[in-house]
Amino acid sequence: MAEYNFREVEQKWQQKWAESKIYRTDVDPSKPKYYALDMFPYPSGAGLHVGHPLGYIASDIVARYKRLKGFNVLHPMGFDAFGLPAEQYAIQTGQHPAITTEENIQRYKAQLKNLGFSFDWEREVQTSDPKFYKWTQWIFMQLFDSWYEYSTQKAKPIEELVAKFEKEGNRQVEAACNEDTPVFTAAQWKQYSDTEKQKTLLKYRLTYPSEAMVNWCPELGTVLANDEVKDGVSERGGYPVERTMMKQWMMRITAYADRLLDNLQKLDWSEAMKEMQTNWIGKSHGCELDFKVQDQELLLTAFTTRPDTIYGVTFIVIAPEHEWIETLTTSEQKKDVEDYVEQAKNRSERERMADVKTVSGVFTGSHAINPFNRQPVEIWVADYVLAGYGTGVVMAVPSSDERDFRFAKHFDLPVIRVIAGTEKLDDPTEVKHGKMINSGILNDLDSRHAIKKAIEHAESEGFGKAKVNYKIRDAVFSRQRYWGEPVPVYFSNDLPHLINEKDLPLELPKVDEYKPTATGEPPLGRAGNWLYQGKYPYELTTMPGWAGSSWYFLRYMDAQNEDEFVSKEAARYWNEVDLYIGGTEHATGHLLYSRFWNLFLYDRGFIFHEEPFKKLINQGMIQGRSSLIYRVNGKNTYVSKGLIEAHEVTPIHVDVGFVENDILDVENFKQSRSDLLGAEFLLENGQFICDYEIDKMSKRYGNVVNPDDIVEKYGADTLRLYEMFLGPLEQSKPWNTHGIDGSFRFIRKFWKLFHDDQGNWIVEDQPPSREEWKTIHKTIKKVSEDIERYSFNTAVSEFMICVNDLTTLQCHQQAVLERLVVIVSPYAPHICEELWHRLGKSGSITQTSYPDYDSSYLQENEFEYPISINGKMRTKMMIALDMPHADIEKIVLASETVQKWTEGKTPRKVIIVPKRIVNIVV
Ligand code: ANZ
Repeated sequence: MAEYNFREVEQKWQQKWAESKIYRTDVDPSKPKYYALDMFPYPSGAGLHVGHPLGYIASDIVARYKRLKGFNVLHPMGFDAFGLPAEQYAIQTGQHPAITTEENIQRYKAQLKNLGFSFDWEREVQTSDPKFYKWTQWIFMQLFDSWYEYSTQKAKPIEELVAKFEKEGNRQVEAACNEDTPVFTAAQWKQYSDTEKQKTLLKYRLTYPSEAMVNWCPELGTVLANDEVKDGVSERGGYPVERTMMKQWMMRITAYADRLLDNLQKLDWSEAMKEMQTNWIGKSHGCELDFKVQDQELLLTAFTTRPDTIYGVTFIVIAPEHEWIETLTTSEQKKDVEDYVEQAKNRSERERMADVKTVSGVFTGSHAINPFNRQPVEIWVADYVLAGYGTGVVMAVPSSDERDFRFAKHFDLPVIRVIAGTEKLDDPTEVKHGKMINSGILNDLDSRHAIKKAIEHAESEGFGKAKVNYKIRDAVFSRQRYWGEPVPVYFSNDLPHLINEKDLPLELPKVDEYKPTATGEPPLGRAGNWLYQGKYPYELTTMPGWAGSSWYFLRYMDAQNEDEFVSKEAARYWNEVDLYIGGTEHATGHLLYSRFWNLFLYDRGFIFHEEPFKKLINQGMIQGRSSLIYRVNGKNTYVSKGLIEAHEVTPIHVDVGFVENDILDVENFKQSRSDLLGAEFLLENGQFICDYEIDKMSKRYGNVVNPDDIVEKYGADTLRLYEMFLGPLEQSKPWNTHGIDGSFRFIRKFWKLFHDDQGNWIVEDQPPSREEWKTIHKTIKKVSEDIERYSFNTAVSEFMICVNDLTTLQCHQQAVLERLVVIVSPYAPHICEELWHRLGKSGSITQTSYPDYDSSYLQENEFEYPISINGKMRTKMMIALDMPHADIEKIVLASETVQKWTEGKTPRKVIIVPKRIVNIVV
């Protein structure tokens, strides 16, 4: 075998690794653990493209490296298998989504196995498998059976709450609960009927049914989460989304707002990610102020973060959904207000927040009194005020707030200049219509002080109180879909009850079709006679996509356990995920929900770490390099890139499968479509050259590259090296098949350090030279540092430098090469395993240990001194470190540049600072 035969070698080792279960992992208290995790994929019908494995390669490299470093490494893979596409397909074709899902999973697995990942497949999870979702349902049940106590910042069993109610009622209980929870005494509680008690407890449970405003997408037939709606349409498919009230299961994530926020400090995540979560939680300190409505017995309460701007309030704005709209609207304004409210109804909160351009609103006809200066101001309705935030009422201060200013300008409302907070109540105010006057600069400290003062004043006068608000809302947990986990709940007396734990899993029933029923019930409503214990109707919605993904990382720790979702032993040992790699798109969805569930399970003593993901890396996207050809307008003629000047042309995407090194395979391309058979192709120098552009990798642009094809042509090791070599992991970068040759050449050159051109083994066991030692130790040091800071691209280029240097040195020494194979093995495991065995080693290379570097080889014996003359750096010179000072002085002064600058004069002083600088004073 003259050339390296990657096909044979890669297949051989993949098979051997699988047979010997080399990646099987067990709890082993004698070793430190390391948990390296990828965000598990949704197995779509399209299969993997080369962008998907980017993160998996990086985590696999770390997993392999950590094993070599003596860690017991958990590195699993599984599938996020419930989801819309399989269900849409089922609706169209009648095929059960489980079948489509299974096919897609098999395809994904085959593709993943092709790449030589060190996954322990015995720990595979699939969220749609009843053995898995049994535990998703079980966790739901624990949430239903829990409440959150603010005073101890902890979730607790609901029985403890009942015991408290029996003893002292709820006045002293500091718990997360619905806003409309009434206050009751122990005596009252005891008199409640069973139904009343249950209804009251629902206001405290961590998952509860509620009438909630939801994003309803009629086309998809389901409710969508806020992060699944973009610009008023569904992220998937781009269908219109309406706001409606619907009965939903909710998750009381708001109970955890503070901990979700505070714990961010402990996490090794990018600042951008932390900021996204911080903003999503949106904690703000301020106060509520009461504004009396003129001539009515009503108090409008506004939430403000800037009570110090109170003298600048020139109008009040309420949300279109505000419950007092009718009471506040005068008969003259009735029609206008009603029309406005109707029109505002269909814009989602997101849209309303994002839209800073359109100004719309209407006067109610009523006035409110500013409690600080007793001035009446108009009450308006506008949709920039959100019903669900604060109190749904804003005190508008156009001189300090941009939005209020735009509103005032548009409707010609007064603007009062205020020096926020420092101005006295009776100071003269200046009224200007539609003009913003700079209200003076206050530094942060002043304004914080002023805010505090204003709150104190409002509290002492009795028209306000300090208040902390959050943007985060309880999460909707229901989907009107088939392909999701059934909710383990049945109804009797109109109240929800948990099914018996022994009846888990509650499996998806058979249905005749996968769409909603004619009466608008979710698809599970089609299951005839689907009743608990033969008589009670089940909950018909299913869980959202994020249910299974909120805890799957725990199941990997103990995937086969039939008695518990994870044993205490496994949970204690594996603890948090040490490295989590996945995309940024999950910032406010998956990454927030899983932190919430993890905190909950921790509170209830099922697991032992508060936060699930210690270190998070968001890999960039691999974009596609699309090929373009130019078509002459109005003709069935295509022109090569260099010839377009002479024609009026339109660029057209052509599938990259027809293109190699930007040259179009004209014949094959013609055969692919009947309309092309008669087309004319104008060549340059006998070739048809394509143009290119960088797009998202997608079928639509014909730029999808399948990793299977790359593996077939170049091998998995080359693909792994190349994906890492493309650039820093976090950055987005275009795929370019040309570049892969470089990695392929590296692999062959690496092989040649061990073999001659005829394929004969040429490794010798002689003591390496100092230069050879230096090369390998320098590489060990550099690549270990690189991997510790997740800089994979620089490590790969260091390997390339090392192999080049060893080739130049004609180094074939066993001691050097056996170190080299170990450090390259996390990146290119197949070729390294093969070489390891050829080096006469027994056992797998994955089970050896990582070499240390010897720093004595790394000491430099030369230094490049800056030479400064009268304080100015004029040149640099390489000088041996052990050279006596007298000799240094001689050679420096003799240099031409120095001669020039000293003009031949004898210097007054020459100062040599070893390993720093040479200073010459003339
Ligand atoms: C007067 C004021 C003056 C305000 C000023 C801001 C600046 P954050 O920080 O996001 O919590 N607000 C209150 N409730 C609102 C609602 N339901 N919809 C839209 N806006 C609302 O923002 C709090 C500020 O947003 C509040 O403070 C209020 O405007 C507005 F120079 O009151 B402010």
